[in-house]
Amino acid sequence: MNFHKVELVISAVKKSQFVGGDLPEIVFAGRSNVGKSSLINKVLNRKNFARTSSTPGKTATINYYLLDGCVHLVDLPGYGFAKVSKEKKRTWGVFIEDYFKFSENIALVFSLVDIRHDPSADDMDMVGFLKASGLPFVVIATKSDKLSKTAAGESLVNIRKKLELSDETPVIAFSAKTGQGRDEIIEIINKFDNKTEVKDAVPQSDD
Ligand SMILES: Nc1nc2c(ncn2[C@@H]2O[C@H](COP(=O)(O)OP(=O)(O)OP(=O)(O)O)[C@@H](O)[C@H]2O)c(=O)[nH]1
Ligand SMILES: [Mg+2]
Repeated sequence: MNFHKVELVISAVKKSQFVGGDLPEIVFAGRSNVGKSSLINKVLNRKNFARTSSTPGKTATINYYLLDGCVHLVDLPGYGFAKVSKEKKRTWGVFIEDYFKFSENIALVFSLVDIRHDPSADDMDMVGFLKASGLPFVVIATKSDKLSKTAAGESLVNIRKKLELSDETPVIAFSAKTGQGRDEIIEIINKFDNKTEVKDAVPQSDD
C-alpha cells in the first residue's frame, strides 16, 4: 500500500449498509472528540478527508474508506458524549454494537483514548469488550502534543495499568498535530496489504 488512493465507500446509517465483502476492516473506535477522524486524516496525509469537528458528536455514521483497494478503514461514531440526548446515545450504542456483531472481516481495532485523562468508563467497556471478543486491538493515546514528553510517558504507563492491558497489546502515543506515532500506525496498517499474497496465490498453469 502506498496510501495514495483512498475513497469514501459509504457513510452507513443502518446495518443493511455495512459493506461486507472480504476485505479486511481496520476499525477506529473511541469516545467522541478523541481524535479518530483527525488520526485517519493524518495517516492518509489529507487535510479534511475524514470530517473532523470541534463540535463533538458530529460523526453519527459509520464511514468506510477504501485504501489502495486493499483494506477498509472504518471510522466509528464517537461513544459517550455527554451532551447528546439519552435516546441518541442509545441509538448510537446499538449501531456500534451491531457493527461489531455483524462485521465478519474485522482485522484489527484501534482503540483511541485521550492521553491527558484516565480512561473513561466507556473506554473501559470498549477495551473490555475487545478483550472478551478476542479481536486483535491496539490502544492509541491521542493528542500527545498536549503533554510534555515526561507527562506523556507517565500517562502511557497509567493507561496500560487502568485498562489492564497485557504486554502484547501495544499502546502508541499519537498526535495529529506533530505526527508522532504516525509511522508506527502506518506500519501496522501495512501488514494488511495482501496484494502480493493474492498475486502469489493465483494458481499457476502447468504449461
Ligand atoms: N492538539 C490536538 N488536537 C487534536 C488532535 N486530534 C484531534 N484534535 C482536535 O480534537 C477535536 C476532535 O477531533 P476529531 O478528529 O473530530 O474527533 P473524533 O474522534 O473524530 O470525534 P467524533 O467524530 O465526534 O467522534 C478537533 O478539534 C481536533 O482538531 C491532536 O492530536 N492534537
Ligand atoms: Mg469523527
